[in-house]
Amino acid sequence: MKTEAAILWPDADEWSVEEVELDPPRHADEVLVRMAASGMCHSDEHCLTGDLPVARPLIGGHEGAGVIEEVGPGCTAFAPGDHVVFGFVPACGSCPSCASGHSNLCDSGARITGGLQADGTTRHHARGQDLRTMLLLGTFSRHTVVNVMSCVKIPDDIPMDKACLVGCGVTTGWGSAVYAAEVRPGDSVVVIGIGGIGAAAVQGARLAGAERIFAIDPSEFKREQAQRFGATHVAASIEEAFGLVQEVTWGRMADKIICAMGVGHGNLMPGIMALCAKLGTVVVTNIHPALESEVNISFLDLTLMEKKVVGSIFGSANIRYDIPKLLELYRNGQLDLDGMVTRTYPLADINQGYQDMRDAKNIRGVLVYD
Ligand code: CXF
Ligand code: ZN
Repeated sequence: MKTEAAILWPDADEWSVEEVELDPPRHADEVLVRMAASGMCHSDEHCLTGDLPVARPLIGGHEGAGVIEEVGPGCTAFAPGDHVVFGFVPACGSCPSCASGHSNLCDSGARITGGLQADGTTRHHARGQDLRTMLLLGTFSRHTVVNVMSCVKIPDDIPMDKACLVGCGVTTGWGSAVYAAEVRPGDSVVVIGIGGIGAAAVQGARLAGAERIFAIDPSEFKREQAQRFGATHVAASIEEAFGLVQEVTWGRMADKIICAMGVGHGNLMPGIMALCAKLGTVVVTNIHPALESEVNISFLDLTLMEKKVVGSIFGSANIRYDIPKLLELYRNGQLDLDGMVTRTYPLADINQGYQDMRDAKNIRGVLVYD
């Protein structure tokens, strides 16, 4: 069939929206999905800048919700008409990571930046070339073929332009606070960077009972938004936050720090570690440039103050447990997804959407398909 998608061609520095030829699902573990909405996550921008090395040509997008249109021969896991959200790390359910409750580290995740189907081929093609799909998904396409390992069925009544957010940013941010940082009632929490992940981390910290939530972002708009999601204090920079956190916590500093800025840099770490209390935890949930090899941290401080620096992928959450749970919190009014969608765009305006992201105009921009 013919469809339309935003492609990143080799050497291109913007998305090209064009017609694509899409093969039907080939195996029992593949489904064809008509996309309803896709969040514009920073990670797709990282593919464009090279901070995240991925093979091209590539159909972007990995924060998506849609409706199953067709299933592969013999597929029983899903049926046409099912509403689904994609998890950006597939969960096979049977590898040691999945079996031990860490499906965000599923062994199949090793393939995600390769962008090829499980059999090593592609389903999308354009200009006579095979197209890979971002994190095996390619949600910047009106239709895509994905593996059932990436699909999570959701209730039909959840609006798709909100549901898509739990496929990446919201669950990553919320889980970074609730699981990776283990925010506890009464904690002082710092969230650095208020995009989709940071705004969700603020909400996760609030729901976990944090007493003080410091949101750091250079954008005044984003600092205002952070307060709406539960931030009790705001600062424009890590340096500015230092005095504020020191004053408000009587010098004890923050129990939990979540790094959610667009791109992290090793040279920011001394300032970040200075915000961290004794026994505190710094969660690195944002990506750092792939080629970065030096990070400036005093290991003596780590030892003497028993500070922890931990990495987290997908907020250390589980797609099959946490995606339905977060949508339930949304339905009950405890998780604000509506406020996280600042603007929606048609697929044709994807480059404008990313420009708005660079200009700090959006918490999240969302592509909505007709
Ligand atoms: C990223 C994290 C690094 C690998 C690609 C996906 N997370 C979501 O945007
Ligand atoms: Zn993402």
